[in-house]
Formats: sequence, C-alpha cells, structure tokens
Amino acid sequence: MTAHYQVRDAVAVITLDNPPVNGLGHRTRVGIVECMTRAFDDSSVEAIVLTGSGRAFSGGADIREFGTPKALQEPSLHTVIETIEASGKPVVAAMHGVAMGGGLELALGCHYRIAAKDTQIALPEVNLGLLPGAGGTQRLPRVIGLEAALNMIVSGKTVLAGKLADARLFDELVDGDVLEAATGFACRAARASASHPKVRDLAVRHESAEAYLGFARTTVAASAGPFPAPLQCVKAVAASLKPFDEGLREERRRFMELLGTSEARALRHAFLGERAASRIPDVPADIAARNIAKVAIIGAGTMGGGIAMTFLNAGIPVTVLETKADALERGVATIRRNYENTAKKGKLSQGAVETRMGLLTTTLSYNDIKDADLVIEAVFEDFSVKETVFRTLDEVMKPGAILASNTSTLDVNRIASFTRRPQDVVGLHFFSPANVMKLLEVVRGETTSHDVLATVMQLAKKIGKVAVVSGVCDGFIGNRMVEQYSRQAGFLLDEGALPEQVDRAIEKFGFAMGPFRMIDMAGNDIAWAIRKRRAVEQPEFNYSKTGDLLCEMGRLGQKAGAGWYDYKPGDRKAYPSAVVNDMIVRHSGELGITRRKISDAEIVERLIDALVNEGALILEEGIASKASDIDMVYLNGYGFPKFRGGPMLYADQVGLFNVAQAMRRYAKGYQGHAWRIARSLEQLASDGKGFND
Ligand code: T1G
Repeated sequence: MTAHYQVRDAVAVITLDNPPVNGLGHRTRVGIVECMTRAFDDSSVEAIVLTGSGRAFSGGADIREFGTPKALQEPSLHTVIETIEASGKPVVAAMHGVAMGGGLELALGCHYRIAAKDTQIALPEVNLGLLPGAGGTQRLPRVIGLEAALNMIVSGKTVLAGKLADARLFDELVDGDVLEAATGFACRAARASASHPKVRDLAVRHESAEAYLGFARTTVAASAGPFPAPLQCVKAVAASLKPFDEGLREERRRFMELLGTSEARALRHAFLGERAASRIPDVPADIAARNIAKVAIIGAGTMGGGIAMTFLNAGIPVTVLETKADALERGVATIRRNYENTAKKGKLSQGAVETRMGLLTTTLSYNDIKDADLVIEAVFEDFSVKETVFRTLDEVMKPGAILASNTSTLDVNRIASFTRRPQDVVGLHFFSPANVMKLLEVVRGETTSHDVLATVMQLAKKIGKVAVVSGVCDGFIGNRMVEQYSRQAGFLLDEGALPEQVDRAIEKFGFAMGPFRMIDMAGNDIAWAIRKRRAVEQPEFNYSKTGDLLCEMGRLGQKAGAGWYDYKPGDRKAYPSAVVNDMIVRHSGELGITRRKISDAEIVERLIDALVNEGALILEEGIASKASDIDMVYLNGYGFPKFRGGPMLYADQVGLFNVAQAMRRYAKGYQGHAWRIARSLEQLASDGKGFND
C-alpha cells in the first residue's frame, strides 16, 4: 500500500509512501481514500493529519501515469480532494520538502495546512504543457490572491513556504518537527469547533480583475510561443472569479484539452527523458561514486574556460593548467569578464563573482594538479597532443583520479590506451559555450569502469548538465547525426534550394537556427576539415561540393565576414549573398542538374528524417541505449524545438510508417545512396510501433 494509517492520541496520521516523491499515482489515491474512510469510521479518531514519507509531502500527480488510463482512473485526484474536504473531522496537511502540483492541490483540499518554512511550494504543471488540474487554479487564488496565484501558475516557479507567511495558505509555519506541530494543531482544531474552513468557500478579491486579467492574457499570449498551456492557465485562473463549482468545471475542461496535446507529450518526454538518461542499463543504480572535491582542467581556451566556470558555479574548486603564462592570464581574464557581465545584468551578485573566482587557481605545472579527483583536458583536437597530455596525466595524477577528455569526435578508446589506467578514462564532451549549454555527452570507452560512469553522471546533475552516455564512434551521438542533417542540406542546394530558404524552413519548424546560419557561426572550415578527413577515410561518403567551393572562396563564415551569407561589420545579421547563390546555381549546371522548386515541407522532412535515420542506426549499434537519450541530446545541445520533444519522438508522432515511406522515396532521388535506411526503423514501421513505445 502506498498510504499508511496510524492513530496517535485520537489523531489518525495518514502517511503517503510512494518513493521517490510520493507521486499521486492510482494506488496512492486509492490508499488515501481507504485511510480517510477508516478514519471517518473510527470513533476514537477526532482529527486527521496527512503527511508524506521521505523527502517530500508530494511531488504531485505521477507523471509516469500520463498517457495511460491510470492517470484519470477513479479515485481521481478530484475525488480524493472532495473526500478530504467533505470530512466532518478536521484534516490537517503536514507539509515538508516538496509540495508541488497535485501535492499542493491535495493540501489545499485540507482544512488546515502546517508547513516547514523551507518546503518547496509550486504548481509547475505549465512546465509539462498542462495546468493545475485538481482545483489549484481555483483554490490558490483564494488563499494567496489572484495576482500571486496567476504568477505562480503561469511561471511554474517554486516558492519557499516561509515566503508565503502573510498569505492565508498556511495556518502555521514551523522550523521544527512539522508532524508534531500538525498533530497538536489537529487536536486543538477538533476540540475548538465542529466545523472547519474550506478554501473553496473563500472569495477571490481584486479591485480591477478584468483589467488585470486582460493585461495578463495579452502579455502571456505574446510570450508563450508554440505552447498553449500558459494562456490556458491564465483563463483557468480567471475562472476563479466565478462560483467555485463553475470555475472548477472550466479548469477541468481546459486541463483535459491540454492533456492530449503534442506539446504536453513533448514536455513530459523531456522531463522523464532527462532523468532516464542518468540511468545506465548495465550500471547498478547503487554503485558507489567517487568523491569529486577538486577538479583540474588542462587548457584555458574557450572550452577550458567555459568548463571551469561550470564547476566554479557549482562551488567546486578548479585548477586550470596551461603551458604558457599569457594563455593562463587570458583565460582567467575571460572567466572574470564573463562573471562581471552577468553581474552587470543583475543575475549574479558581486560577492558571488568573488566567491567563484576565489575557487579558481592556475598553474603551469602538472605537479600542482596531481591531487585533483577529476582532470579534464580541453586541448587541441589532435591525437598527438592528446597523447602527450594523457601520458603525462598517467604519470602525475593520484590513483583513482578520473581522467577525462573533452574531445568532440576522437576515439576515447585510443586516448585511454595512452595510459596504464584505461578504466579511469572517460569522454566528457561539453558544448560551447560550456558554461551555458546544458548537454554533456559522457563517452564511455570499452574499459571505462562502472563507478567512473556513475560518478560523472552524478556530477553532471550537480553542475546542472543533462548528461547522456554515448559509445565510441565518429561524432558520438549529436555530431554524428548533425553530419547527415548537414549533408542533406547540401544536396538540397544542388537540387534547387538556396541557403536562406533551407534555414527559413527549418527555423519555421522550430529550430533556433538553420544549418547554414549555424555553420557560418561555427566556422565553415570546421566542416571542411571533417569532409577532407572523410574523403580519405570513407571516399563513398559524398557531399555537395558547394561547401568546399565556399571555403575555397575564403568564405569561412561570420569570423571571416562572409560565409553562406554576407555580413556587415558589427552586425551579426545574415544577409543572403548573390555571390554564393550564383555559385550554387552555377554548380547545379556543372552537375547537369535542372534546378527545381523545392517545398519547405520537403526541406523539413529530409533534414529531420536524416536525423531520425542516423538516430536509429546509433540505437542499432548500441552507441545510445534508448531513443529518449537521443532526443535529450538534440533538445539540449542542438536547438531542436522543445515543443516537439526531439527527433525520435517527433518521428513517432509523424508515424514511422510515413517516415520510412518518405525515406524510400528520397532513396530513389538525387544522391539516394545517402539513405541507408535503418533496419530497426523499417521493422518498427512494419510493426506499427515507435521508438519511444
Ligand atoms: N511523478 C513521477 N515521478 C516524479 C515526479 C512526479 N510528479 N516528480 C519527480 N519524479 C521522479 C523523477 O522522475 C526522478 O525519478 C525522481 O523523482 C527524482 O526527481 C493534477 C496534473 C519534485 C522538485 O511537475 O520538479 O500534479 O529518475 O531528479 O532534483 O494538477 O522532481 O529517480 O527514477 O527531479 O530532487 C506536477 C516534477 C505533476 C513536479 C524533485 N509536479 N518534479 O527534484 O529530483 S502534474 C511536478 C520536480 C500534476 C495535477 C497535475 C522534481 C522535484 P528517477 P528529480 P530533484
């Protein structure tokens, strides 16, 4: 059972017990109703206290049930709350840890609420593409006011209970034992009165509600982008001005409308996928992690500096090692400048800047980093340089130190072979700017030990990264997929499209930036070098030649003032380039291709299907262990639109039968041999399944 019942001094204590956060899944809801009924029937019970075991009162509805019949199976959360509210005996919520979503709604259905001051309070449903669907939009305005409730619900932000002391939400806020305080309060309430307050009976007051709500609707509609939930939240909260039952019905209707949206499914997928990524199938969840108290970073360049900031932000001391003093000075100056700029924007106090800088030390000597628990090299992407670094680290670092490479494509197994401790070697592929981008690809070598993997996955959460484990292959997960995406973008130019059309089409689909604007920003010479390497290693792996022609024209991108687009000094805007477009059209002629008008739909389909197909191959080869890992990579490192959930979830929603059909069509077209359709994708399509089933 996931709700326990115990009577102490005429008080029935009902304890939610559904680890890890007392999610209000169906079994828990049944348990609460059964315990409540038992308390009603027990004449020795004068009052009831509802509390949560472990670290939370309740984290809300059980997100894992959404999309299954259990989510709405009776007793629904509404039924549970009505049962509590209708109780003749006073029901007191004893709240600690987390009271979020349905967990807070459950407490709002109680007659009284006693909370520890540091309890995290939130109605974060909007982050899941939903709205509070068990009375939260109707009850919260009645206890903290219309505006405060609307702000909390539309933002989904967490507030500490102690900050809400002036509101009618809590009857007592305690520092000590909240269960003891609640039990005493319950006894007194039972003896003080035969009737007990219901939040639903309170009125919502606001001197100019319509004007305020009109402003809120306009503001939220303008900023919600592709997500329907924020505006629905405003409308549901507005209904709290109506009679309670009428407002509750409206909330329910709007909640059910959102529950079935693709945006809600995408956001749920992102929430659960981020957390599932930290679970590595063959690594036991309870394996002991190594302690990481000190970190060393080799290289104070853009990546090394960004990585250093990531650890400093988490309060972890960092020593940065360089070969030359001026490189160190430049690196430290850049770190300080970044923090100062953040402080100027009011996002960081000057004190915090100094605290973080105080955790940073520098050195020119390997001897100064030998006691670090983790060392990350962020040096030039070249095997000979990596070999020198890792052979030195192998000599210098204490036993048990984790030796990590920030390589973005090189073979981590080969890097590990430069040491006598390959089990301690792992890839930690950060994305630039490393102190901003959430994605961290953890590249496991054949010999990387389980406890090293467990350690870096835990550390990733501490430094605010979404970590995804990748096996060793060229480009790991993200860069390997983006290569196929870029390849299709080039073929589209050969066939009739121009860079600005391709970028515009995929940006309309939701990407932050199309492939040509993106490579102009990253530098066209990077892709050029990869193509040259590929031409030697895999001559059959062909590309559109337009990328090479562009580089031969010296158009290396924004840094050269010209790339696929023209740029003006001091202006980052990308202007379509007549010179480049002429080159593209001329090149099609040289290929003997009659250029054709290509629809935006075809552009999007070919770019996305190229990602999906490579993702399927990555799964087949075991480079990624689950489709949601691939989605987490693309959502957190490559600007895939969050409201679509990632390439693999999007393909599921298109239907793999349709995806496979399109790929077969493209496989017959120009450069069709680029479409080596993944066997697993064909199989899933014919079985009528999806990657995320
Ligand atoms: N349901 C199921 N599992 C949950 C969960 C939930 N609500 N919340 C957390 N978990 C799991 C999570 O997947 C992970 O599992 C573990 O708990 C630790 O989470 C009707 C419809 C509570 C602040 O949106 O914000 O109520 O990977 O790593 O950093 O109106 O989890 O270990 O197996 O995040 O300490 C509304 C979402 C639901 C709260 C804890 N509630 N959760 O943070 O740990 S919809 C939420 C969080 C709803 C009603 C509506 C956080 C946390 P695993 P974690 P954490």
